[in-house]
Amino acid sequence: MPDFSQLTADTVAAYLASRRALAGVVDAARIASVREVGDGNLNLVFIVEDAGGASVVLKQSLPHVRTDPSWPMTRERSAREATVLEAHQRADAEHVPALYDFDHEHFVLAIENLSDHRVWRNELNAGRVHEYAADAIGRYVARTAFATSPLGLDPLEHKALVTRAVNPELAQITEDLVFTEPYIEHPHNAVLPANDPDVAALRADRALRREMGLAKFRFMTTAQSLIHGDLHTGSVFVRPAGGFEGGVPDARASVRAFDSEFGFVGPTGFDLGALWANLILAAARAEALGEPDRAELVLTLPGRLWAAFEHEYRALWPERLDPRVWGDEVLEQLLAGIRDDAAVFAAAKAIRRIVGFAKASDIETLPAAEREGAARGVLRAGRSLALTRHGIADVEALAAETLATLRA
Ligand code: SR1
Ligand code: MG
Repeated sequence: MPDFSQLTADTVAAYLASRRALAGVVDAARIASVREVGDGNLNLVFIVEDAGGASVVLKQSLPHVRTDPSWPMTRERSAREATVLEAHQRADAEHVPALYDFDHEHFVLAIENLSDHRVWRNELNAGRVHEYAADAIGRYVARTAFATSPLGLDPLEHKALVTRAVNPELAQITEDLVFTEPYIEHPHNAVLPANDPDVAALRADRALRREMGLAKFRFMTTAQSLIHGDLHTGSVFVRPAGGFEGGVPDARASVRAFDSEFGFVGPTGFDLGALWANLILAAARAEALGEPDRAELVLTLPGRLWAAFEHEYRALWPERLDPRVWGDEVLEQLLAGIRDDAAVFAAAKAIRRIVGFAKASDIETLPAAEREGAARGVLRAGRSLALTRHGIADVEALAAETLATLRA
């Protein structure tokens, strides 16, 4: 038996032949192509096609950060991703890739090939907004959040899910990289010299540090629903109605959330906030490139994301498991709390992409002169969002304020 502990293009066919669960997915004896396409921070990703045109994606976790081999990383994150995919598929199969197989021995997930889709971040960077994706992700978060919370899940099952999905090492990465490191001196941090004063101002802001501290505590102690855990625009595939050039022309619009290895039972607002933050980055890019109309359009999407989430959550509410005590006032309070969390998590996630480890191509691929202003705008927007969100029930108004801040 070949060594499958770290797959290569040469061992993929033998690996597929060893997995009975994949016998009906691709023909391992007639593999036509294997391409390694992983471009994230952590994993190997192979797209495999057989001679009959069937295909599969194999995703294998490495025992270290892909971009920094000296940084060890638990391979158990693959099991967490399998747990999230299974649960989210049950709740909302429309918005996740199908999971065909999970090999715990070699930490390999076999997933539906979505090559006829494109990564939303890349599309935004190229100036294509795909507004419908915000509505779809709002529905996805609502369906998965409801189904994996005590509203939709038997109390014992919910506690079993909390246990099964516990993801301490990856949660700690988020705790450090998102909520702490941007606010201290740390070797992971880097900004353009021209942005040093902006970071100094951020760190000197006691009110902001308080909000980030409270947000970190909520992230660490809240067990509302099984979240994706890293739902930025680079974790979303989009395909417009009619498909992309070269695809199936009568394809329906499709939006899928992938790469859920950071998932655990946590605060529902974290997923909404992650997407919201990355929309702020996309808007900052558009603004920096002198495309104010596109920046404005992008910043209508946090409102659409929230509206779709809220609409779907309210639609599911009649199915809640204990209406004896979960009356309609509870719904209003839950929604207000999730919205408030989403806003402060958005602020944290936007700021971390400027100051800390794991930057975003939206800003990084700008020319240095534009990058400086865009980074400054995002830091100001994040700070403003974290501090002004309390009591503002209107996400559209918060996003409009972000646009004004980016332009200030
Ligand atoms: C070491 S992992 C760095 C980042 O990549 C992922 O996308 C997460 O956001 C994580 O914080
Ligand atoms: Mg990822």
